[in-house]
Amino acid sequence: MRKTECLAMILAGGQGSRLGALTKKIAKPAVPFGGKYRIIDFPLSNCSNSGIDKVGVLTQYRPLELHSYLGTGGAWDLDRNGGGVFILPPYAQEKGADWYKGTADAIYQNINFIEITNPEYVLILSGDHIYTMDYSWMIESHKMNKGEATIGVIEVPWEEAPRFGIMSTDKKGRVTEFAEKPSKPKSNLASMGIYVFNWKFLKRYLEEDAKDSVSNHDFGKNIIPKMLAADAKLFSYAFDGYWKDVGTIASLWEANMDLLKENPSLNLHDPLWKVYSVNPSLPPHYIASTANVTSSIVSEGAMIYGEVENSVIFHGVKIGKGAKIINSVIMPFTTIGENAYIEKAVVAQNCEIGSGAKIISEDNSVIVVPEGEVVLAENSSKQVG
Ligand code: ADQ
Ligand code: ADP
Repeated sequence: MRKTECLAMILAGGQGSRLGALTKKIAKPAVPFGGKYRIIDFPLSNCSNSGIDKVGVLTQYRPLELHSYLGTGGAWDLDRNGGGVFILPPYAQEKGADWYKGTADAIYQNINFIEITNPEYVLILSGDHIYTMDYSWMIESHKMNKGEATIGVIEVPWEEAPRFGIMSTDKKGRVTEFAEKPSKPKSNLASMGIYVFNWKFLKRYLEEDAKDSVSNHDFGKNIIPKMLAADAKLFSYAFDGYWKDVGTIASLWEANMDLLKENPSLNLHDPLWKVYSVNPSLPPHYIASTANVTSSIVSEGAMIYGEVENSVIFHGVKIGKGAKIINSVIMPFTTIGENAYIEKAVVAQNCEIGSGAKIISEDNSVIVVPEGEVVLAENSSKQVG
């Protein structure tokens, strides 16, 4: 087998409990995004575009839809010779049916898979980030620094810093301090949860951590702090493009809304950096004479008879006459009846919103309608939210 220099492993197994109603039936990375994508399309397309052609996807929580979506990776042009997408659920492991206890344990349990590939570097990615990034630059920077580990970092708004791994670095970008989700952050330089490790170096830490009975077996909570404590060569790699952790409903809604700006910071039209996805074979969307659609994304097979303003409309969605959709995300195959009113909502797939139903949040937070829900006019404002 030819040598793979860098193997990517995408952590796609988290429960996604903060996405609440959206992840009751599907894993977070499989959640639809941006009219025609799913969240995992972003790291997969980034791998493909960065020349990384072997990708392990670690799944665990409600994996069925995700597994069938991934197939052999052809959609992302990853089904190349010597490459491919490898689905790695916990029960496929040698030692039997152990759940992945944490992100580091998920990699630890796949040591055999990694050893077969025998890479020089392992790139650890997360299945819940929206961004386009050329990982080859990060790997290059890791090599130039002669690092043992390199963490992708980005400046985040100070008020959001407590939900990330936060670090301080010296002038050369070497990490001097790291705190996982600190309540009083010392900086706003956040870990993107993206790591390049020298494989042999990481393996040693994973094996030691597996024996540690008080560890959570998590990269942010345990592995990175242990490496730092041992004075390992830990570097940061600054990324200044668009990046969003869409682990919460509010951030998922915002990332969708970000696409509706006239010049969005995330450019999905870049011919040199395509974001691939598995596309349904559906007819073109139809916009009726009764419709009025402004600053919105409308996907294949959608049929619009009502008003749509600043919203993301996925494939197969039907919006009845007189209905009004404002600042919302309507996921695949949802039907919205005549004269319904929806504002600042994320409506999951296959919902039926009855004629005249109203979905508006009372406290200005984003309202969510879970997958497959039927919402009738009589009980609409009470039932959801
Ligand atoms: P979190 O966002 O809290 O912090 P975490 O819960 O560790 O991330 O999940 C990271 C990724 O791993 C997610 O894609 C998740 O789905 C997946 N995952 C979680 N548990 C898993 C398991 N047991 N098996 C397989 N996959 C699993 C991390 C870092 C922070 C950093 C943020 C950036 O710890 O330091 O700032 O990511 O988003
Ligand atoms: P969120 O924080 O939104 O729940 P994450 O994907 O970040 O979503 O994962 C949250 C936590 O859930 C992680 O600490 C992870 O270890 C845990 N977890 C992941 N998979 C499972 C599972 N199958 N059952 C229970 N907990 C899980």
